[in-house]
Amino acid sequence: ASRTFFVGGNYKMNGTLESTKKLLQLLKDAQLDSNTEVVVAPPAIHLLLAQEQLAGSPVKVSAQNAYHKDAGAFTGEISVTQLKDASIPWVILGHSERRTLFGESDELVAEKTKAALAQGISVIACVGETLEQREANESINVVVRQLDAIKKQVDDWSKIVVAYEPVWAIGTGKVATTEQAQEVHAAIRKWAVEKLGQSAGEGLRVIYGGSVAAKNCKELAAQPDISGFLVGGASLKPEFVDICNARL
Ligand code: G2H
Repeated sequence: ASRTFFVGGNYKMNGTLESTKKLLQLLKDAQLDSNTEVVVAPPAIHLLLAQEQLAGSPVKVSAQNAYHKDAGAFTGEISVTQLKDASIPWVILGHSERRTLFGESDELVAEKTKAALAQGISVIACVGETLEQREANESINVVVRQLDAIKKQVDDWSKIVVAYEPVWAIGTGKVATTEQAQEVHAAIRKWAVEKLGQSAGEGLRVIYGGSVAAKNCKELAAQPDISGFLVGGASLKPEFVDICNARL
């Protein structure tokens, strides 16, 4: 199946108005592979600035999180409806930092995914195992459990990109070996073909996240079931452009 390569930049809780502007300008001015879809997720307070600055650019904007209720007494949250109102086309959901630091359950992530899709917002749905789970040989079971929870609430996966991010590889400089990554990506592909059907399953993009950098992206990109990356630390540096161009 031909899957458009996808690279997301997850800025996490980093940057100032000034530094985000600079980063975005760098992207706007860069020669990016026109066959790769590029999406950047700045912190919520920089979303509108990013949207404005990237107007006319093929690079799209994503939120890092959103709440599934439309509106109400949910102090500190931003709703999927508000993202839609601001024409933000993407949202990252279920990032491991949301799951571990902010207690998001598989069910909540699924609920949010359903709500975002209902507003026409595309979702980067994150899954991945902890070191403890990997050492207990549970990686694939954990990822399947996380995906099953979403599948329970969502039938149409055409606007979902799955990001496999082994928690032990996030921000640690410990990138999964290409074999470790490809193995889980292949398991996700198998799950997708079984649960979503042949064509949707083959078409689903599964991207890798966890210490992706210019120096390791080409080898990862060459794996048959790795359709792109979710990049944290390196998305804050000029090398993000090289990662977007991993396929060139
Ligand atoms: C994983 C990744 C981006 P980093 O969280 O989501 O971050 O590339 O810094 O490991």
